[in-house]
Amino acid sequence: MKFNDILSLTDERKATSALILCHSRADPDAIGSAYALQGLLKKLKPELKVIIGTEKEINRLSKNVIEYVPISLDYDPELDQTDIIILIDTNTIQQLGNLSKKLAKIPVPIIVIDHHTINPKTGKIAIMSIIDESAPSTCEIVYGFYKKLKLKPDMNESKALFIGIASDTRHFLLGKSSTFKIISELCEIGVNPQEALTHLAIPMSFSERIARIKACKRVRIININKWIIGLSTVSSYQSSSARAIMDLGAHLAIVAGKKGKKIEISLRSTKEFNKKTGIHLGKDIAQPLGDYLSGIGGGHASAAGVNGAGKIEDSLNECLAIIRKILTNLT
Ligand SMILES: [Mn+2]
Repeated sequence: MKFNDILSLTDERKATSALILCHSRADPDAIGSAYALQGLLKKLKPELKVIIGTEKEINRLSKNVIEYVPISLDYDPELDQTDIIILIDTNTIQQLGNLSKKLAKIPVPIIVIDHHTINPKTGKIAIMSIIDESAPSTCEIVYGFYKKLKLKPDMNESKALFIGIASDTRHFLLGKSSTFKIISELCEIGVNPQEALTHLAIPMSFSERIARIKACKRVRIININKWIIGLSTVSSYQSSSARAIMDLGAHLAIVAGKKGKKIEISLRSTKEFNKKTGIHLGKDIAQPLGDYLSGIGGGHASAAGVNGAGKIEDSLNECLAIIRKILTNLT
């Protein structure tokens, strides 16, 4: 599928409005790519009303970003008042939070644009999808649409793309040669990299510090074939805590947290772990774990997440069993 197919679809459907939906707690890659896509659609189809929607809150980094780039978001989008819905940077419907239930009920055509592995359940409801798993960020996919059409993003769109790319590549650490080419072109348009990057640095909050320290204090270390696996629990900041456990030296960190009946699990691993074991956290661990918890899981090779319901200890044990099975089959 190509971007032109999206344009043809808007023509076929005689669409007058489109809604770009970001996952809940939208990150800079989600809002940045949504904003640049909104701009592109407006340039090509001035008569099309394009809104960016997300559930309630965006993440803390994104709050910084919207002070730098004037991205306007609808926090209570009306899903049935639009002709087309584009899910951006979102690979599972569950990531939309409360909007996911509403989305399942409405007949509006859904398009997915993403760089995560598409979840089969999401794949089924989308009538069209543009997925590039090799892209380090969704912003790079959207920049590719501009390039194909020989168009240049304006200053604000360029800033939004720059920030989204910087954020998803962990300040370019995960960038590819194509990433740096794009970044150089965005700087030529006028983005000041130093200025832009200041908007991606936020001091860690007190509660996040406490959560990370608690998670590290509670960590259970398992050694399978010399792979150090750290399992822990904390009620919030699971992904940040998983990163903290990795910083301590684990090859793989799994942090689970419970809110009410819901369980959230974050998984992180080193690239070395992915490479040598062939394990893709999103596909090989998060997806089956999501099924086990009657929820959903997915993500990247070295960063994934699961949402479901059940007991924390059971879910961590099941997660460990899945990993153990794969690792022992390898030897
Ligand atoms: Mn992303």
